[in-house]
Amino acid sequence: MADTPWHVLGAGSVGTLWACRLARAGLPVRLLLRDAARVNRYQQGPGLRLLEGTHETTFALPAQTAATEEPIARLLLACKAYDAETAVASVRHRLVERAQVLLLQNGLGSQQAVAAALPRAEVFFASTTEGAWQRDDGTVVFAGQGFTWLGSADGAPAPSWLNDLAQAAIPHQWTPEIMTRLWRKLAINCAINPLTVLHQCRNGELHDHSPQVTALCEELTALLQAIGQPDAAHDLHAEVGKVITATAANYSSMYQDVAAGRRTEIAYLIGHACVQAQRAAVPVPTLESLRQALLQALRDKGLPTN
Ligand code: NAD
Ligand code: KPL
Repeated sequence: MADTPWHVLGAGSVGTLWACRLARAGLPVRLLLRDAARVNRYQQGPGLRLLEGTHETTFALPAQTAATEEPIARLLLACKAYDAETAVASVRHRLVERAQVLLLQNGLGSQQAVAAALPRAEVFFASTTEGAWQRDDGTVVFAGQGFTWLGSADGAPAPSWLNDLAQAAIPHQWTPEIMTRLWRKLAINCAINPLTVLHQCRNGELHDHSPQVTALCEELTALLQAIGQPDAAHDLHAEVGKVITATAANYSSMYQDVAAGRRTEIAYLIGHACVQAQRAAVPVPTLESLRQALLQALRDKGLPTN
């Protein structure tokens, strides 16, 4: 139904970007914040601010905590992968029968865990290349135009709420192959992001480490083929090379997390790939030693390794 509110859990970069665009299109949006103190602080300010180029817009969206009693029929989960299960558990009692739950996490592993925890919900997965970052508490910069692929966790057909996304001008497409999209992005991230942390470099400088990139792509290709994701494996090495060139001046998201002293999503990226490789008995020695080196680098910096 067009007037079904979007409850947005996780008012960080991506959650704010989605919440503001949905609200701008006249759709009802509620923010779910961690606790009453955050709701109070938010309510004392003007609302969420979205900065697009030089254009700043403020959206005074209603905010609540998980303890609010309003039922939730449509939930957008926009937290980090490592917070997803806990965040969903906090509002599970409010979900109506067949509630629609859209998961925006990067990597893989958290989506399956959330879907398993919500057997009575309709769960959808997304893979996005949009970019946003928080300038300060409440202000989000829409930094990179991108595209969002959406699909169902269990092969369900395209839902009617896609109309809301079109109305909100969120570039997107429905795909029955969302797992392929998620695996493809995960594989690209695995071939690029950990190396940028270990070599302390921008993406483009990985052209100087091409034997390592090649070895990673070969192992990731073998893994994807073994687990029934041949389309995600197709021409992976060539695509990784293209991404390195196209994003040469950028620091990867994992590099940025580590540089800012933030927890990474390692367990849902290279960690997930290594776990799946072990399950499928696919040898991935380069990937595994990269994971170990990354874990050590995180420990050295006092950052979480999970
Ligand atoms: P973020 O850290 O900016 O935002 C997450 C928000 O969730 C935070 O405000 C946090 O306080 C909130 N949160 C966590 N647990 C909560 C709970 N229990 N209750 C209420 N709020 C809770 O993260 P982000 O950058 O928006 O990333 C979200 C996901 O999107 C990640 O998986 C990320 O990899 C992916 N992603 C991000 C970008 C980007 O440009 N930021 C691009 C592509 C994919
Ligand atoms: O998605 C990315 C990231 O930095 O997380 C790219 C740019 C594709 C590098 O893996």
